[in-house]
Amino acid sequence: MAKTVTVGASPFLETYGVACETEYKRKAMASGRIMMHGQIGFRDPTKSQRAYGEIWQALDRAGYRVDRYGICLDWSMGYPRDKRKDMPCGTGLIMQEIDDWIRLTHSAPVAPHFGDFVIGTPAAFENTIAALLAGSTSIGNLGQYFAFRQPHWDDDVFTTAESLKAIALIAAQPVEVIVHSNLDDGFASMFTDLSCSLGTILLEQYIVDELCGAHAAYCFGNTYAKPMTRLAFQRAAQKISRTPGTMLYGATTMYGANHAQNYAALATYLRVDIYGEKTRPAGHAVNPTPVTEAERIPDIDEIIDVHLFANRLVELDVPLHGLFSDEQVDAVADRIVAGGRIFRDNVLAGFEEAGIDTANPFEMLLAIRRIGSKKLEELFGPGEAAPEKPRGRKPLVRSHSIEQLEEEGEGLVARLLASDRESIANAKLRACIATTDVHEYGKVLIETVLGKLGVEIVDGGTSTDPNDLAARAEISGADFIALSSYNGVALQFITALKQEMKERGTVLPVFIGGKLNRVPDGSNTSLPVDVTREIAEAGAIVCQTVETMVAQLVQKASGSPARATKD
Ligand code: B12
Repeated sequence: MAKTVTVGASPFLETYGVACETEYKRKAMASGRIMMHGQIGFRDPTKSQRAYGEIWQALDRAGYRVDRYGICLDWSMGYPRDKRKDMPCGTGLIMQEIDDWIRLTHSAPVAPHFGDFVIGTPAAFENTIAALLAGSTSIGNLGQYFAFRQPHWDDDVFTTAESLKAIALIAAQPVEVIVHSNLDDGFASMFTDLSCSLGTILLEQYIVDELCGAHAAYCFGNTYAKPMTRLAFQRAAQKISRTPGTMLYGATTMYGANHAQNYAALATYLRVDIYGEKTRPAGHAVNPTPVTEAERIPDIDEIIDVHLFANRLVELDVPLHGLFSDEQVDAVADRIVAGGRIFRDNVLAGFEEAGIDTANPFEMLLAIRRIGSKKLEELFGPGEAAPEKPRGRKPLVRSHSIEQLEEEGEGLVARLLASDRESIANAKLRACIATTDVHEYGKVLIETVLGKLGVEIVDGGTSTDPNDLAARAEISGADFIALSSYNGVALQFITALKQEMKERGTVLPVFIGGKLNRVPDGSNTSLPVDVTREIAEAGAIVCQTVETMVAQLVQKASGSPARATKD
C-alpha cells in the first residue's frame, strides 16, 4: 500500500516548505517559538472546513498563528465505512468521501493532526490512508487503541490488525510521520501513579519505534490539573522524547460551568505549558481549550477567542521567567522517569513470564489492551505494595484525578445524615454500575459513594452495550442500574436499554448522569442540545448530581427494597 499511498500535498507543507510536521516543529523548537494547537471537528464537514479557514484567518489578522488543528472525528468514523451507517453517532465530524478529507486540510495553511478515531479503531487502516492522502503527517491515537471500545464491536483482534497495518503504512512512508498517542485517552487517566503514565510512553516507543520502525509521539494534559506535577511530567517526558511531541492537551478536568472561573484555570495551565516549552522544548504545541468545554464541543468564535487569550499570554509571559526555580520540579521529574523505566521493565519481564512474545508488536498491543490500566498498574506498577490504596500500591508520584474523585465521594457520604446512611446500608442494596463510553470518572465517583454506603457493587462495564448491561443487571440480581454517559449517545442508549429490559421482563430503576445531550438529526449548527427531558420520558431517572440518586435510594430503602423482578 505504501507504493500507492504517500503523504499528499497540503497548504501547510507547501507554505512552510517542509516535508512533514516534525521538520516544522524542530525549526520552531530551535527558534523558541510557542506553537498553538486548536481542536476542531463539527458534525457537518462544510462547517468544519469553514472553521479550518476562519480560525486561521482571524488569528492571522490579529498577527498570530494557529500551527496545527486536532481534528475530532466522530466516534462512528471508527467503524469500517460499510458498517458506519447504522452505528451510534457522537458529537464529532463525519466525512464520507476522501475529497471531504482533502477539502478540509486545504482550507488553510495549518498542520492537520488526525488525532482521534483513526489508529486504534476498526477503521484504522482506511482512515490512515485518507489522512495521509490529505497531507497529514501526525496520526493517532494509540492511547485510544488501549482504552476505547466502539459500541457493538467485540472483535479486538480485527482492531489490532487494522491498527498495526496503519502503523506499518506510516513506518513505510519516506517522510517522518508521527504515530500519536494521547496518554489520557489511554491508560493515564486511570493510573494512580504518574510513573506508570511515563512507562506507557516507553512501552509505546518500544512497540512503535523499535518493533515497527515508525515514530511514536505522545501528548498528555486533560487530567493533569496540578501545576507542579503537570510541569514535572513535561520535564520527565522531555527527558525520554525521541520525536517532537504533538500537543500539551488543555487541563479540561479543571473546567466547570462558570466561564469566568474557567479563565483562571486556562491561564494557570497555559502558563505552566508555555514556561515548560520555552525553557526545555519537547516540541509540543500548547492547546488553549475554550471555556465552554464543560458544556459541549465549542463553537468557532469561542475557539478564536481562546487563541487570542493564549497568544496574549505568551507575549506577557516573557518577563515572568525569572520567577521560577526548577529544583523541586526536576526532582519529581527524575522520580517519574526512574519509576517509568521500572514499570516498562516489569511489564516486559511479566509478559515474557506469561508466554507473550514481546518481540511481536501484535501480541504486545493486544496483551496490553486486554489487561487494561487497572490490572497493569496492580501487577507491574513501581510503587511499593499498599493494600489500602486504589491499585494496591503507593504511587511514586500521585496522579491527581482518581484520588480527587475518591476524596469527593467520601466527602459527599460524610455530609449525609447518619440516619440516611444507616437506612441505605440496612437495605442491603445491589447496584449495577456502567458507562456508555470511555468516560469513567462518573462511575468511579458513584462506586466510591455507594461502596461507602454499604451498597454491593456489580461492575456493568465501561463502554458497554445496552443488551450486555440489561443481561448483567438481571443475572446479577441488581436492585438498580446507575449509568454514566458523556458522548452524546445517552438518549439512544436509554431507549435501547429500556427495550432490552422489557424483552427480558426486568423492571429496575435506571439512574443516569453525566453529559446528557446529542446533536439533533439535520442540525445546522452541529452543536449538541440537552436531552434530559427526553431521557426522563424514555423512563430513566435523570440525576444532575449524585445526591439526587442518594435521596431516591433513601426513599427506596425506607420502603421495601425492590429486587430485580419480572413482569
Ligand atoms: C475527563 C474527560 C475525558 C477523559 C476521560 C477519562 C476517563 N477515563 O474517564 C478523556 C481524556 C479520556 C476523554 C475523552 C473524550 N472525550 Co471527554 N471529557 C472529559 C471532561 C473534561 C470531564 C468529564 C468527567 O469525567 N467529569 C467528572 C465527573 C465526575 O463530573 P461531572 O461530569 O461534573 O459529573 C457530575 C454529575 O453529572 C454526576 N454524574 C456523572 N455520572 C453520573 C451517573 C449517575 C448514575 C449519577 C447519579 C450521577 C452522575 O456526578 C458528578 C457529580 O457532580 C469533559 C468536559 C468537562 N469539563 O465536563 C469532556 C467531555 C465529556 N468529553 C467529550 C468528548 C467529545 C470526548 C472525546 C470523544 C474526544 C475525542 N475526540 O477523543 C473522547 C471520548 C471518546 C470515546 N470513545 O468515548 C465532550 C462530550 C461532548 C458532548 N457530549 O457535548 C466533553 C463535554 C468535552 C467537550 N466539550 O468536547 N474525556
